[in-house]
Amino acid sequence: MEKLFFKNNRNKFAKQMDKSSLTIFMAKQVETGNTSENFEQDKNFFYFTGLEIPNAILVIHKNGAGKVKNYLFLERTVEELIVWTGEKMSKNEAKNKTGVEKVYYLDELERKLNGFANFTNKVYIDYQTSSLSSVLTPSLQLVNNIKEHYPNFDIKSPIKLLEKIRTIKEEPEIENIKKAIEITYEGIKNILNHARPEMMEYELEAYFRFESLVRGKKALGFEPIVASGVNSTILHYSENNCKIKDNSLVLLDLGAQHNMYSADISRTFPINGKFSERQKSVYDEVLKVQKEIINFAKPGLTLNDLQKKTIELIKKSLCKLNLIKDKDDDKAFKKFYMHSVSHHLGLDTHDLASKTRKLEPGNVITVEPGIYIKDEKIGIRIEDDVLITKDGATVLSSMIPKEAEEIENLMKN
Ligand SMILES: [Mn+2]
Repeated sequence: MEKLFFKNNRNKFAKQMDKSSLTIFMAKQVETGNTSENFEQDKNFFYFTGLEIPNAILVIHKNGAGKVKNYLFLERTVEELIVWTGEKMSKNEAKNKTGVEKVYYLDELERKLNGFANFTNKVYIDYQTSSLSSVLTPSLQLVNNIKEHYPNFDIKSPIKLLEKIRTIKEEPEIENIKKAIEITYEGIKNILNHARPEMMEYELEAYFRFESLVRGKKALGFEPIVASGVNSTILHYSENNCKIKDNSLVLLDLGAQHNMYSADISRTFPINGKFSERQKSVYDEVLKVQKEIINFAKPGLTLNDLQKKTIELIKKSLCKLNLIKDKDDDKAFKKFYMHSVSHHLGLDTHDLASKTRKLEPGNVITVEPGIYIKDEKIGIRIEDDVLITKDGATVLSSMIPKEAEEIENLMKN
C-alpha cells in the first residue's frame, strides 16, 4: 500500500483532535525473543503507519494553534540479539515507509512527552481495560505512567474519532477487501471440489487454509467455521472435528486476509452434492431474505434498521416453513434466528462501529441472515460482503455462487 494512504489517515484523524492534544497509538507489544505466537499488528497502528513491526509507538501532537506533527518511536537494535532476531527497522526505513518525518527511539519517548507537557491538556489513547486478576496491558501501563507524571492530562478514548474515519473505506481498502474475498472464493471452490460424505470437518478446513497459505497469507481474518449437521446450528462452532455424515449440510463461515484486511463469507452446501427437498426449501428462504436485505441497504439506514427488516422477513419465512404459527409473534422466531444480520468489515472482521450509526457510501458491511433448526439438524447462513454506494449497495463477493443449483452444479464437476 502507498504511504500516502497512511499519511492521509493520520491527517483525517488529526483534523478531529482538539487543539493542545496528543494521540498515542501503540504497535502490538511483543516480548523480545517471543516467537511462540504469529505476529499480528495492532489494527489502528497499521491504519496510521502501514508498519508491521512490534513495539513501536506513533504520537500525533496538535498544538494550541492547531498545527500537527507526527512522531514515530522505534526499538533500537541490540547488537547481542542480532544473531537471534535480526536487526530492527532503521529510522530511515521507517521514515520512507510511513512518511513520518520525526523518528526516534523508544527510550527517547519520555523526554519527548516531557517536551509536549506544557502544550498539552488532553491525551487520546486506546487502552484495553484488563480484568483485575490479569496483568496490566502495555497500553494501560503507559496510561498509568502518564497519569502519574502528568495528572492534569485529560485521558480520552480515540474510538469515536476512529469510527468516523475507519468506517468509510478508501479505494485501496476496498481493493484489499476484494483480494481477501477472491482468496476466500478460491478456498471455497477447493472445499466444494473435494467435499465427500464421511470426511472430517477439519479436512475441509485444510482445503481452505491451503489456498490462503499457498498465496503467502498465513493469517486468516478469523478461525474458520466448518460445521456439519447439528453443529451448523451452533453459531460459533470452530472445533471442526466431526465426521460429516451423508445427507447433511455443511455451513462454512470463512475469511481470508489481504494486507490485514479481512473477508467474511458464509455458504452452506449439501455434503453429497444434492440438497434434500426440505433443505432446499429452507435454503431458498434464507437466500430470499439475504437478497432482499442487500436490496434494502442504502445510506441513511442503520444496522439496527437492517436487523429489524430481517426479523420481519425471517418471521414470514418461518411461517412458510411451518416452524412458527404467527408472523407477528415477537418471541417464537428467536429459536431459529438469533444473531445480527450485519456488521462492518475492514481491518477487523467485526470493524468498529455502533449499530445506530447511519450507513454512508464507502461503508463495507456483511449481510448474513440464517435459519437454524436444531431438531432437523439444519443450519443455514448465507453471507456476502457489500459496499454501500450513493444510492444502494454493491455485492463485492458476487462471484461466489449462492444459488442452490449453482452450488449443486459446482459440486458435480
Ligand atoms: Mn460475519
